[in-house]
Amino acid sequence: KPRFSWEDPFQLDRQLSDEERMVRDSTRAFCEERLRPRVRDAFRHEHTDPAIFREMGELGLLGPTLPPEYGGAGLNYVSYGLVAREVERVDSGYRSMLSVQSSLVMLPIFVFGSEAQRRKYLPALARGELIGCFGLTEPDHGSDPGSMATRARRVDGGFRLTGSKMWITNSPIADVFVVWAKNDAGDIRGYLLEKGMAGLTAPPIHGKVGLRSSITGEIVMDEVFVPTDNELPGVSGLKGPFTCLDAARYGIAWGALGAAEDCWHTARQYVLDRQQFGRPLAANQLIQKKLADMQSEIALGLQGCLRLGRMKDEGSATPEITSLLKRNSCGKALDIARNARDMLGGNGISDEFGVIRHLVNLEVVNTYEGTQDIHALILGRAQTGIAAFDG
Ligand code: TGC
Ligand code: FAD
Repeated sequence: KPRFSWEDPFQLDRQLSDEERMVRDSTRAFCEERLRPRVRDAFRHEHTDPAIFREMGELGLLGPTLPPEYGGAGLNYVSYGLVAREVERVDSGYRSMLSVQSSLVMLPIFVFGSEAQRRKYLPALARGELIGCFGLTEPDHGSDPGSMATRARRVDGGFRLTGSKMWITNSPIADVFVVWAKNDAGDIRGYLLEKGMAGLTAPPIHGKVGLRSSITGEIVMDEVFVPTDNELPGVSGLKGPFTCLDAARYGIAWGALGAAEDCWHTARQYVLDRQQFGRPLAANQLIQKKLADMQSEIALGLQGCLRLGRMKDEGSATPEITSLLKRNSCGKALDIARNARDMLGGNGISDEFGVIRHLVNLEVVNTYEGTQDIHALILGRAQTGIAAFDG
């Protein structure tokens, strides 16, 4: 007789292959044993531990969809999504470190890079020996990166890059910088910069209230000389950065629901344990409705993510579906985290329980990689044929 599983109503587990289940389980074990014990203090003290990249690299979590000859694990996109879900179940900041390295640094080098660039950077990035960052956003150009001001001026033997990038994950500890800039013809091109190049600095941004376990900084470029060999030869235009964002946004769609699951499970256990008015909080209808809402949104959202993963693996996915799910997962996860925080009462405010940390993290996740409203406008354009952001 079929049995209802409150944790997994659609039996997502049974829709996975043996290999996908193995990836999920080994990632979960790593996250619980190695990441969870560190996260409270990392968040409290705004501390990013660069050793995490090596530890993730040892397990094959960095650039997992890339072929083994470049250091990847040759996994499918469903597995990548499952990894993001497990890592973000612990903390969005740790998933952020992984997303940037995998989707925003290794992917463009693999897809748009020369063979020499692939061989030079990818294996070390996969091992976590090199740390990467991705510079698209600027102080005056966030949602509209097409208006970027950073310039790559042609000079003898290469380019001189001038400009600044803002809110860049990993930049203060990065060895490799994927930077998007406009060339003399006004075309957006990708450039690979390295720590130590003259004129390149990456000051940290302190005082973030969310995502405190993941370091963020600027990239400041003052006539940085970049050799011709460090230009990504395979792409010109916004298609370059957007191809990377497509992969990272997909991981976020899974990841945000991992954070939501952690909030849901914490709240459920809390209301079972906590007695008020002589009975468990869980005995109240208002509380049970909140649990039912959390369960429904997470179960439905995960089915959507799995479907998109299968579409990516068979080659039928489009960026709009990613927008739909990135937006849905972030918005729903935020609601779930807020309700879970409320259900924990005063304890919900303490960082000992993790829920408020997920909540402030998810505020960031809802904004970066395209805000909630920008993804609505992408979907609105796809329905009406009218681009509302085009002025
Ligand atoms: P649009 O006309 O839509 O597109 C320009 C060209 O790009 C192509 N394209 C895509 N290609 C691949 N994947 C996608 N998802 C793509 N979306 C678009 C498109 O086909 C076109 O190619 P071509 O050859 O025809 O020129 O460009 P637009 O300027 O009208 O776009 C407007 C808008 C608002 C949709 C876009 O600017 C946008 O998405 N803005 C949001 C910016 C954003 O997401 N920034 C993220 C910065 S990185 C970050 O936040 C990292 S946080 C990481 C972490 O810590 O986890
Ligand atoms: P704005 O674009 O100024 O938007 C402000 C508000 O206006 C938002 O609500 C937005 O939805 C709304 N808005 C904008 N345009 C419209 C419109 N046409 N119609 C209606 N509403 C509109 N970027 C990188 O390149 N690399 C990174 O690694 C990276 N990491 C990040 C890490 C953190 C912790 C944070 C906070 C950000 C990071 N970002 C990164 C930047 C991030 O992608 C941007 O913050 C985001 O794209 C929004 O840009 P903005 O902050 O300039 O906001």
